[in-house]
Amino acid sequence: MDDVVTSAIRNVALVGHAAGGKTSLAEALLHRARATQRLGRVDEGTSVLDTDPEEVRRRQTLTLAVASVPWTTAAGQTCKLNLIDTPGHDEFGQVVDAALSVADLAVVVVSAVEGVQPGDERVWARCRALGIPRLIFVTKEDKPSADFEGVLADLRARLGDRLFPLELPIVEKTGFAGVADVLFDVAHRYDAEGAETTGPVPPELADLEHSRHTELVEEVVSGDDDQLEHYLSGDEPPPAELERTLRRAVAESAIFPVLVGSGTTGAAVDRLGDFICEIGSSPDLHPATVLVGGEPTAVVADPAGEPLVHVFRTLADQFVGQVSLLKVLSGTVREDDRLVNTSTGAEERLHGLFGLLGKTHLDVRRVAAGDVAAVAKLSDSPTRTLLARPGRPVTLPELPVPPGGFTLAVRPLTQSDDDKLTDALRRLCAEDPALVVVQDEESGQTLVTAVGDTHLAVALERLERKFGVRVSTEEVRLPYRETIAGEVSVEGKVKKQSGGHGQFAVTRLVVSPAPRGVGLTFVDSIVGGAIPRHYLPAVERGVQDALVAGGPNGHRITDLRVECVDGKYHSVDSSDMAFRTAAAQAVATAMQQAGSVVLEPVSAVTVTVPAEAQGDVLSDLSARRGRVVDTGTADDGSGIIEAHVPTSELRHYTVDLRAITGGRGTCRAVHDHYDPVPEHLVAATRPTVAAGR
Ligand SMILES: Nc1nc2c(ncn2[C@@H]2O[C@H](COP(=O)(O)OP(=O)(O)O)[C@@H](O)[C@H]2O)c(=O)[nH]1
Ligand SMILES: [Mg+2]
Repeated sequence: MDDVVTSAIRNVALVGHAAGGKTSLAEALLHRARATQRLGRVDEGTSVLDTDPEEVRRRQTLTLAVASVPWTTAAGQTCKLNLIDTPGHDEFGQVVDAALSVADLAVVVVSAVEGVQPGDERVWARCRALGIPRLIFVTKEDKPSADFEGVLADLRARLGDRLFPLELPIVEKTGFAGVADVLFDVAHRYDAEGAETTGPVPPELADLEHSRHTELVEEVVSGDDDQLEHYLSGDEPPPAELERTLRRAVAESAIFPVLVGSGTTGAAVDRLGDFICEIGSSPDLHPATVLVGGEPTAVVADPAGEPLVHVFRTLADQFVGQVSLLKVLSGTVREDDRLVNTSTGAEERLHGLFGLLGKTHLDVRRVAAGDVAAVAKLSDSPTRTLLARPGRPVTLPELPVPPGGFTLAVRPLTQSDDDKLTDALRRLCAEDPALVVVQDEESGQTLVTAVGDTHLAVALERLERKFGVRVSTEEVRLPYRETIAGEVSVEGKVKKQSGGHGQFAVTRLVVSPAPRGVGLTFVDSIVGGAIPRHYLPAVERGVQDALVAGGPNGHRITDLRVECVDGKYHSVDSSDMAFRTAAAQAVATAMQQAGSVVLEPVSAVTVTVPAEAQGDVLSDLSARRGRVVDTGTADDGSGIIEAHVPTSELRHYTVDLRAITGGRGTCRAVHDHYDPVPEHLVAATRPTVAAGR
């Protein structure tokens, strides 16, 4: 497949709700194209796309897989299919975005049994936002409970009315027998071995097929003045001509064709491959957008143009090291070419270009504009890097960060795990930009934030499998604070005057609560030189020491007004150190005497939910001690709730919100302020308890 014409390339992302049938469908296409000898089955762990142990164990796609195969249609047209299989689980949206960033066509895979699911609507919205042409494949039609007409009505209701079926399923007593082609008015039947025969449309389907045919043809010809004129004069253009117009309409996202079949029996999958070639958008019809000097600029997929390469995902391979998946946006690249990272200027050599069929490497020596391939061992080109000749100031548009977040602290199990942890986490993040690792200075914890609990669990499994680092997890220790309950006047005294040079300092401090968020207000009210001026900075330092050392509940102290009103000194034995110590003691005494109030961090939370789930979300927020600040409605009709919620109550919120809203809710939380902790919850905030959890 070395000499591929750009217009014959089909970069196809398979997207849709989890378990809709994407991977099975991709396996069926590969098998049909004879790229695999046996049909890979997800349920048996024999898929060539779901190969990571984390995927096989869960029977679920968790990462992006590329499979390139030549495809020849029934009419003899040959294309190169670059199939990109994606996860459906909503925590892996960034992986879907990576696939869509190089796709010229998305096949939205919807189950004929489960119907339109939240994940289908989510990918539809992403495709629309990114301007990706789409086909819909309704799969699992072999199941007795399949309901193509019901799903089609639902698809049109939820995804828009520009959806037109190109096929109708033929369902007989024995089950799903094949499809009627709406454009060509013929039936294709499949036997148990998947062999196809062509014949007339069965009479019971004829009326429906006929009305769908008229509907489709009218829609297609309305996109072409010439064809429309012929049609209006009673003369329907031949199907092959209609197909050409349809291809343009698909590329312009004016029409979204709907196909039907089964990934596990393979029925009508041959036609999906043919349609992808015949009416699917290709790189020459779907220019990439990059930023030149901040301005969005289209890149034409010209094999003779200046080389521009988009690294759209990196994978850590245990054996090869880092593998970078790339799409050539323009020009033609060859093995050993040298290009530079357009953001950092670092030079990269493209040693060993190869194609992919899942984990299998395919030989390629050059990759032309529009095509997708892989390269090993780039040194400095993380996901979403552009490579070009030196001196081209091009970048990629920023993608939105995934909303929400799920954080746990990780603790290495052994010393050897500890030694490798930092480097392994860095490499894991390079592979998966949706992971964020921070070292929390206050608690000393290593915090890993993922999109949700599954994403985090999978990340930690990969950490062990790929980098040999084992960790245990614990809850994040929150930065509780405490402040003084009332005003008190206290004395701090250091007196050590036996033998040698002594230590002497006395400070009298009036300590009282300061307004929330102030931290420390230190007031010097010394008159008449009771403490010489140059010791006052030491007094203030001592107060700060006491704040960091913490109050009776073990948390840092904040929001204090400390007024230094009086004191004593000794001309020989006083020192900065003595005053610092005396002041710190005074604050500790004040906290004991006046009592301490524990403060908890409170987050400002913005939750976006479908209108019908709003009531459930509100009552859940109030059970979390949340206080609603505002509610509103988004452009698409979903509800927006703004609330203040104690951060401790939000630990697993993204996961719970998903459950409450069937995956349709999203939330963002940022630290907002501190509030007193209710008395009965104070004990639970103390560090010994928190650390032991
Ligand atoms: N009967 C039937 N089952 C299917 C079909 N496609 C997928 N499945 C089953 O649906 C489940 C999820 O399939 P999978 O391909 O992993 O879905 P994905 O998450 O979208 O990749 C598996 O148990 C498959 O065997 C189909 O066309 N017919
Ligand atoms: Mg899958």
